[in-house]
Amino acid sequence: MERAVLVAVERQTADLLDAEESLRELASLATTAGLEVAASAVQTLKKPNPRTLIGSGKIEEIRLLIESVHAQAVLFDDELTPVQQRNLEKMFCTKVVDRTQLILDIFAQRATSQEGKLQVELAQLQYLMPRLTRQWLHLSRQRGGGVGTRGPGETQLEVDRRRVRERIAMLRRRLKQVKRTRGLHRSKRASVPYPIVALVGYTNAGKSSLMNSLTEAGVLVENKLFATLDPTVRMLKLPDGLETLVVDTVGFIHKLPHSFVEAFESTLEEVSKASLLLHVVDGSHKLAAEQIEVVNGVLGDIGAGDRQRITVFNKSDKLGSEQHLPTVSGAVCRVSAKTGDGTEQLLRQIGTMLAAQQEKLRVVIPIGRADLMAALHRSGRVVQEALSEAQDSFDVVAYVPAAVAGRVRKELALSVPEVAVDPI
Ligand SMILES: Nc1nc2c(ncn2[C@@H]2O[C@H](COP(=O)(O)OP(=O)(O)OP(=O)(O)O)[C@@H](O)[C@H]2O)c(=O)[nH]1
Ligand SMILES: [Mg+2]
Repeated sequence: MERAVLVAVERQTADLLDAEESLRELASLATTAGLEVAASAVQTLKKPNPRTLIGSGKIEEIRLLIESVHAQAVLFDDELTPVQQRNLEKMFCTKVVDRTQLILDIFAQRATSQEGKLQVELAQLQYLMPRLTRQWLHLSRQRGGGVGTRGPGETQLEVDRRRVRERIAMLRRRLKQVKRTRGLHRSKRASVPYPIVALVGYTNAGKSSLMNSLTEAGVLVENKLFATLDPTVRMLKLPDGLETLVVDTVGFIHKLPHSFVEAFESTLEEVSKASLLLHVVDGSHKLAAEQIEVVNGVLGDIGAGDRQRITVFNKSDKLGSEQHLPTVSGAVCRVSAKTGDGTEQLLRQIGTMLAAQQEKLRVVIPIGRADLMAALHRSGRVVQEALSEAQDSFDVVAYVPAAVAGRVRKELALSVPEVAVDPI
C-alpha cells in the first residue's frame, strides 16, 4: 500500500468547508483510491505562492514528515498549477497529486461501461494537457505506478501534445456518437413514455442503497466514494400503479474537477431531462447542509436547477433525537434505505408529484385499440373507462404525461378520423 501525506490550505476567505473538514474528506478519497493516510498538515495562507502554493517553512516541515512516516506520495487538497506540482515534486522527491487528480484516479478505477471509460479518459487528458511539458515527462517516468498514474496518463505522456490533442478530439467525437445513440434510446423510451425519476446527491449519501430499497435492483452499494459512476436505470412501479424509470447517477463532491461537467455531460443529461429529482442527503452527516449546497451548485451548472424535486433525508436510522435536519424549500421526506423506514411514504410522494405533472385526457377509444388503453394505464392514472352504448368504444378520462396525451390524440386522429377526440 502506498503511504501518503495530506496537505490542506486554510484561506482567509470563507470556504464552504474549513480545512480540517475538507482534509477529512480528502482522507476518505485517499482511502477509496487505495492509499494509506500516514500524516497530514494544514497551512493557513494569506496569499498562495505561485511557485509552490505553500510557504518554504511548511515545505521543510512536510519534507521531514515524509521522511519520518516513509510516505511515497503527497496529496494536496487544492488544485495545483502544473508549475506548483512540478516544483513540489522536486522538493519532496515524491509524487505530488492534487485533489482533482485523485478524484479522476478513482473515476478511472471505477468506470466500467464504455461510455464511463471514455468520459473519464477525456477528463484525465484535459487535466494532463497543460502539464505535458518536457520536464514533467522526465519526472513522470520516475514516478512509477500507483495513485495518479492510472488510466491513460503514462502511455499518453510519452507521446507528444499533438497526439494527446488528437485523442481528445477523438474522445469527444466518440462521446458524441454515444450521446446520439443514447438520444435514440431516449426517444424510443419516449414513445413508451415513462416518467424518469433521477437520484442525485453527494457521494456516499445512499443513492444506490435507496435505489435498491425502492426497486430491489441490486446496484453496487459500497461504503466508498463514487461507488456508482455509470447511470443505472430500473423500472419502478408506484403504489397507484404508475410505472416510472429510476436512474441512479454519479455522486457529486465539494471541489469537483473542472472537467467533470463536460466529461460527464451525457450521464448528467439523464438528470437534466428527468421529470423528478430525488435529492438524496445523508441526514446523519454533520455537514449535510454544506453537502446540499454543493449538490445544488452542480445541479445549477448542468441546467437542472429548476427541476421538480424531493429532498430525501436518508439514514434516518442513524439520526440522533437531538440532531436536526437542515431546512430546505420544497418537498421533503425522511427515510432509511437500510431499514426501509419511510420508503412507502416516499413512493406515495413520488406518485403525487408525478401525477401533478400530468395532463387530463378525455378521449373515446375504439374497443380494438387495447394498445392505447394499455399505454394509458401504464403511464398514468385512468379515472374513467365507460363502455359506450353501442358497445364499440370506451369513454376514457385519464391523467397522463403530456407526451402520452399528445400521442394518443394523434393516434386516434390518424387511425379513426371519424372518432370524436375531445382535446382538453
Ligand atoms: N445506516 C445507514 N447506512 C446507509 C443508509 N443508506 C446507505 N447507507 C450506507 O451508506 C454507504 C453509501 O451508500 P451508497 O448507496 O453506496 O451511496 P451512494 O450515494 O450511491 O454513493 P456513490 O455512488 O459513491 O456516490 C453504504 O455503506 C451504505 O450501506 C441508511 O439508510 N442507513
Ligand atoms: Mg452509488
